[in-house]
Amino acid sequence: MSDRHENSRRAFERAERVLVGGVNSPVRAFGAVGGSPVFIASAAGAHITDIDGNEYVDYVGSYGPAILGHAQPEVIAAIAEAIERGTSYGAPTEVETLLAGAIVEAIPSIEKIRFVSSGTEAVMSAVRLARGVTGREKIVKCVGCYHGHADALLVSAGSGATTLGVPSSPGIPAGATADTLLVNFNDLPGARETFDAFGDRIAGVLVEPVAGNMGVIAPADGYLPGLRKLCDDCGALLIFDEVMTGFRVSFGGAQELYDVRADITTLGKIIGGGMPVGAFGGPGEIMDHLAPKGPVYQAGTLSGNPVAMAAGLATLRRLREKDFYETIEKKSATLAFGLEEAAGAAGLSGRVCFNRVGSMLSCFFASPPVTDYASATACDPEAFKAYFHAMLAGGVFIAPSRFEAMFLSAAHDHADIDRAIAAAKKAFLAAAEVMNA
Ligand code: KE4
Repeated sequence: MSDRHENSRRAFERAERVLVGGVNSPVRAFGAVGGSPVFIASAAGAHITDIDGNEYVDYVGSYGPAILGHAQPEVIAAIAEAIERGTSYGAPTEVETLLAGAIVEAIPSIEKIRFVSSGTEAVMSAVRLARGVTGREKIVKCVGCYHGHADALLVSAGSGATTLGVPSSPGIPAGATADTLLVNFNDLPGARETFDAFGDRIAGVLVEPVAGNMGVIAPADGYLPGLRKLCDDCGALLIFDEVMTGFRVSFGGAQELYDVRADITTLGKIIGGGMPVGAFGGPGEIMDHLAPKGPVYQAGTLSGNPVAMAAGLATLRRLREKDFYETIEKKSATLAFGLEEAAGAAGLSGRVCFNRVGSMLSCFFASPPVTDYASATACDPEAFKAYFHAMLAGGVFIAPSRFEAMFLSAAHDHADIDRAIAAAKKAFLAAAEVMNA
């Protein structure tokens, strides 16, 4: 790290003494790209400033929540107003009803909601609910889709044609993943085979309707409707993990964009406006299986936290504004086009692949198309590493992993987009040097 990052380097040394790996979420440690992470002092709008005073245009956006931009006045005001009345009560508040109502209004398949404190908690609870409602045990998930770190969902493909999941982390007993079946994203025939083998034992299919955790990968035409039909034909529930796509790819999420109804939808990130919030919801006849109405247990001390609810509500109010998504779509298309031109100028045409859905996009250092985990993992890690550090040096903060997305916000203006494209011109040259070595 240059001396432009001396304070971050020292902060990381101190952090490593008391925080595992110096961070509270692994991706932040720069493990995939090398060097030590920049420590953030503040952020405002589309910009983020580290503790050495370096300012960047931010395309991490806290991995999705910051769709308005950082420290937006109306969100800060809502938090400040709520926090003056206390932080947590362990009793119901009206603001929980207001945020739930706003989500129910935005996503037609959701009649009732349960708030939790993270995306992991939302998905973990949704899986339990699907199993409780159907009385079945098998859960189908896609290789490369990430749904948080609940035991049953940290799986990698095991042996055998039936792709039985095996734990992908120590500490997870085989039993915890024995009922998790793995299929490939965008592979409908493969999903059909799994349904043929396990159909009436499948409680649910869990999928990121737009994959965002192996880089951005859109569903192939017919894929989501195909999963919907497979579930309908055998009485399984379709669980859309919209923790990332919810209110990101459209106000009604991916299920609005692709016009496919989910039975259970998980949410997070944007609905908390940057505060810790997750949620899962669906038709009342499904959700009412949850305690206290029904027997499926789920609970949380800080679930529906009033300060977090206020932040989420203020955020969703802005997202309802006319042309919000049209405007952010245009900016995202401009960025993607400029990045693609920069890659071409570096001689990388046909050797990088750009995938974008709305204001989430990824650049893969791999030949197009990238449509599933296998093609995503062909992305050259060393090329990405060179690209990442050149972007950072150019004042552009992107996620330190080739399997993440770039996120735009309403606060990104054309100067921010031009800055990313200018930095990318050098960054793609740095990557090309690696790829041509
Ligand atoms: P959290 O528990 O991190 O709030 O949510 C888990 C989760 C669930 N579902 C989807 C589709 C997600 O993208 C996530 C979390 N996303 C990652 C970004 N790739 C969070 C970043 C991190 O792990 O630090």
